[in-house]
Amino acid sequence: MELLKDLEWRGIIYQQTDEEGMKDLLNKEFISLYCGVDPTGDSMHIGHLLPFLTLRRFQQHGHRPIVLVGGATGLIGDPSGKKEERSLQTLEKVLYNADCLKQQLMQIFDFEGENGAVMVNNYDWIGKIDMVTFLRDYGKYIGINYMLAKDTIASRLETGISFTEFTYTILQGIDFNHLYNEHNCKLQIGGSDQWGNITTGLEMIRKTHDEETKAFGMTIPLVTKADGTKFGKTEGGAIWLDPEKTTPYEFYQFWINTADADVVKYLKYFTFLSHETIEELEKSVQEEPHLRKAQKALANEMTKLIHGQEALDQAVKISAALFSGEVKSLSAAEIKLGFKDVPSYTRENNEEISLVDLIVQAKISPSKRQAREDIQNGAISINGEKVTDLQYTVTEADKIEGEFMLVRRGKKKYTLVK
Ligand code: 629
Repeated sequence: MELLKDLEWRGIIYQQTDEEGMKDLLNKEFISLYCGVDPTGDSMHIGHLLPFLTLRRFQQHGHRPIVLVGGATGLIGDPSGKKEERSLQTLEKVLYNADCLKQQLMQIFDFEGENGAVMVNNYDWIGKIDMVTFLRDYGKYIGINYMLAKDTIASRLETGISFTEFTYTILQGIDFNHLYNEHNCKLQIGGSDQWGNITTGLEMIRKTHDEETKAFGMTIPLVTKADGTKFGKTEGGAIWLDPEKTTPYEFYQFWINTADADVVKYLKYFTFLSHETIEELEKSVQEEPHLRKAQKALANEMTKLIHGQEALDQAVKISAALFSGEVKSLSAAEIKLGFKDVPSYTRENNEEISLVDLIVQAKISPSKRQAREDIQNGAISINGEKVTDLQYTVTEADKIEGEFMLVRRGKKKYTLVK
């Protein structure tokens, strides 16, 4: 299917600077296009994903993606969407972050072949522009009135904005112009918050080239949730792409927990599944929502995409074990991942102890009497195995890989005993 039709069907296009012109261009030639990210942190999160996955869709259709890491712009701070002035980061930190982001972006794109992706860092050219050159060769083309009219700047005039952040949009404009000149890059995409910066680039290109020159901008919608809460955030914070910050199991769980009202939209936005497959999953949401087929497909695709097949397999295994209570098949490492957030109790010694005493000490049952009742009722299990013997003594043998045991009371209440 034609790229623009596919993007439309997926609901990925929010605004375009020239819809007709874009159609004509893509019908006529393969283009280079870019999207940027500033190294404000040492990992991307899923809020960054959509524009870069869209870039990848362009690549699948034969176009060349240019992935820009903003070493220079990261030192300045984009005011877009920010209510307050940011604090500056050190050069060292920004360079380190840039390196981390580069690694993550390398995984999303194909750098080989005819339309292999290109990775650039704007520190390489912006870092070389001296002040007089900046003012004469770039600043001269961008009017103050024009800048003040931009949403991201206008919205900060009351609360305040430094000259530094005010200038940001010109830097991003310099980038587009640079990539236009050096890589024949004709399109910049980004989230809807980037509209002002993208159009500054077009302004810069227009002012420094002849009339035939044409470049384009396209923005992508903000990802929303049907219940009005913010996408990509959980109680634990953002969902990071870095497996050290958000484990593949947590990542998988995030997608699995998508609401029925959002899941089809996310399948369209984030996965590379065919229209046919997504339509079938949509039907399943309507007719057999309890099977959660669409959520499973979404979680599978996303975990595989970001963390690979092996991490996906492990996430599925942990999830299934937690769901069924069949934890015996899990390794100590997998239990640690899956039960990261359950309460734990650490014993001071390794001595044998009766199960009754242990579950009282660990506050799994509130009293000795209740503990006995729980055991007799079959409400207590150790490592997924029900224990109904009141005389049961806990020994070394109950530990998983010599580290800990997992006690469950009732259906869901897990405690790690270390
Ligand atoms: C120089 C810097 C460029 C082009 C882009 C940039 C970065 C841009 C920005 N982007 C956001 C970021 O870095 O700040 N000025 O966190 C973020 N982006 C992805 C999407 C976004 C946007 O990386 O565009 O809308 C989030 O979805 O906020 O020459």
